[in-house]
Amino acid sequence: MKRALITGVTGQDGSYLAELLLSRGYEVHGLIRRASTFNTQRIEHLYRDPHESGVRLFLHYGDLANSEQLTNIIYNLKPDEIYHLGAQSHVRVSFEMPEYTGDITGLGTTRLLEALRRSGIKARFYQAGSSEMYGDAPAPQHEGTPFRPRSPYAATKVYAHWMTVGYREGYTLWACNGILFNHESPRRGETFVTRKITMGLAAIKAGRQQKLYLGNLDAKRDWGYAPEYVEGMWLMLQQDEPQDYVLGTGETHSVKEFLTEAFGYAGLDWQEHVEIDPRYFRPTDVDLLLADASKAKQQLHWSPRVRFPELVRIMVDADLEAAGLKPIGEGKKVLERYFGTWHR
Ligand code: NAP
Ligand code: F7E
Repeated sequence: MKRALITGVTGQDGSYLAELLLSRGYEVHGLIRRASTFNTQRIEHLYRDPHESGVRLFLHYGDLANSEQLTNIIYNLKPDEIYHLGAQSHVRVSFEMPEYTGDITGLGTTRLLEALRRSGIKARFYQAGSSEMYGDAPAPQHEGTPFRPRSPYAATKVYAHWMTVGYREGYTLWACNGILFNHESPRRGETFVTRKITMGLAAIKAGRQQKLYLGNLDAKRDWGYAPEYVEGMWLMLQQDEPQDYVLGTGETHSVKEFLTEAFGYAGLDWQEHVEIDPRYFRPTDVDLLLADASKAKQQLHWSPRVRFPELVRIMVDADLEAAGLKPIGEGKKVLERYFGTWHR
């Protein structure tokens, strides 16, 4: 049985990845932060009492700020694969907390790489890189496009990217970078724009909210469906050689288009509900991200099936249901068609 360690297991991607690895027979270990309230909602459906027999998901307290615990966990578990997804992942927040973001998202990666190197364990390592690293580099962006980061978060991810390359080349660690374009789902954090929109419109539909306050509506992103991206992470670690790969849909849409699609699907006019609040603007934003994922298509045979309008429908339906309303139903059909289930 293969053993995997996931940092960030309580996050959007970590929860889908844990699901995928458990379904493939792995023993999965997740790093979680101690909090005064539960932060494990996204993995509750996977968790079983460790006293039961046949349990394959185990959680360990730790923090990316603390190398002692990372070293302990790696040394004692001896994982076959490490998926490093833990991060302060919010771009807007990184402008307010640049030093903290550098510590957790940047140095956290170095702490983990160094713990792995010192342990002498031959685990395969995945670094969660981001399309934000491209910043204002010309689109479409691919593995050879130079990084031009436009936020503390992005600069920190560039640092983590090159540290991963450095450990691969300098110490022959089996380490690779995924450069993932935005991927969303009903489990997306509530303060990222897609989820903020789908939750906001569900609250408006339910009569609990009148207005939705947003920032820059002109930014364009390449938005895909998160469960397909964690499959791509797994594929990267199954290759003969460690390499870096871009994952994205090859389609780009503005925040305004997301609003039109989401509100239109729910039978609402976004212009009647959305107001601009400059507090959500960033000192520097990224205008246009568009993936050229042809390397992943050729070498990993990875291509996402869920397209933009389908992603919007999945998210709107899930948030309508969560708000106690009847889903419109197209999102459910998409999931059943592609995955045989209405899983969220
Ligand atoms: P997310 O939902 O924000 O999850 C982040 C995870 O990191 C959570 O489990 C969080 O724990 C954990 N974490 C935060 N600070 C930590 C610390 N100090 N020590 C240990 N764990 C900590 O992010 P995501 O969307 O799943 O993204 C996963 C990774 O991919 C991140 O590295 C992100 O930067 C990167 N990425 C995301 C996208 C995207 O579109 N989603 C695209 C490219 C790259 P809590 O639950 O306790 O907060
Ligand atoms: O913003 C604009 C905002 O915060 C998208 C993270 O997962 O993907 C994510 O980063 C766009 C930006 O995602 C609001 O200015 C307008 O142009 O949803 P977001 P992001 O910044 O692209 C990358 C790939 C990551 O790696 C990150 O970890 O939407 N926008 N109005 C807004 N954004 C937010 N959050 N809130 C607004 O009200």
